[in-house]
Amino acid sequence: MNINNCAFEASYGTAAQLPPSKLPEIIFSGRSNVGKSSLINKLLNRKALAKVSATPGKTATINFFDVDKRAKFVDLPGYGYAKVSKSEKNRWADLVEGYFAGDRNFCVVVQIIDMRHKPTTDDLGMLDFLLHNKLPFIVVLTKNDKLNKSQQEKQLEYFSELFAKYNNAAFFPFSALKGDGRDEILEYISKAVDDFSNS
Ligand SMILES: Nc1nc2c(ncn2[C@@H]2O[C@H](COP(=O)(O)OP(=O)(O)OP(=O)(O)O)[C@@H](O)[C@H]2O)c(=O)[nH]1
Ligand SMILES: [Mg+2]
Repeated sequence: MNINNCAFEASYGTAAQLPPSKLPEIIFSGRSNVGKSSLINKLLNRKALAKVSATPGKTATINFFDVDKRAKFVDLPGYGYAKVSKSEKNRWADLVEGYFAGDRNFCVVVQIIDMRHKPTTDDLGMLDFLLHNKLPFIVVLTKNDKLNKSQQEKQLEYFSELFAKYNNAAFFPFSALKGDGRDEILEYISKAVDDFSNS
């Protein structure tokens, strides 16, 4: 898969608008502002393919990116941003639940968690949802550049104990700033796309 051959495809604000699923989908999920769009840009070697913002709640739609006509990257809207209205939260839930309820090629969900902090209640709810629905997933622990070496080690120990309870989910420390973890995550995704396409 040539990740340099990628393009933004479309944004969808309601589940009913979503196009039929024809290729394996790599889904980026996490709370608002955790770094979903930054991860997509770093993986695809692009500065601003996915919109990044310091203001939480920037991505309020499901955004599709084509990768080499082999796979789709799907940027989900972030959850858990306190300042959005009730109706906006309901729209989020309808959109994301509608996406996962569809008959789609769920290849890998990349669940993103801020490496500096314990997972939020919403993060744990999402992990439970993924396990319960038997969706294949990995975890990316982002913003690792904001921790020093000993803090990183402490958090890695904490997360490895935690994910032992979640089917020993594979997890990858990552920095959008420095690129740590990028190659390992890409390798995992490429292999998952190959396996999915061959199955
Ligand atoms: N230091 C550092 N900052 C990061 C990293 N990843 C993201 N950020 C910053 O975090 C902020 C949010 O990043 P986004 O990629 O827009 O986050 P998002 O999850 O897509 O946010 P929403 O679309 O609002 O849900 C931006 O200011 C990024 O520059 C990282 O690995 N390290
Ligand atoms: Mg975003």
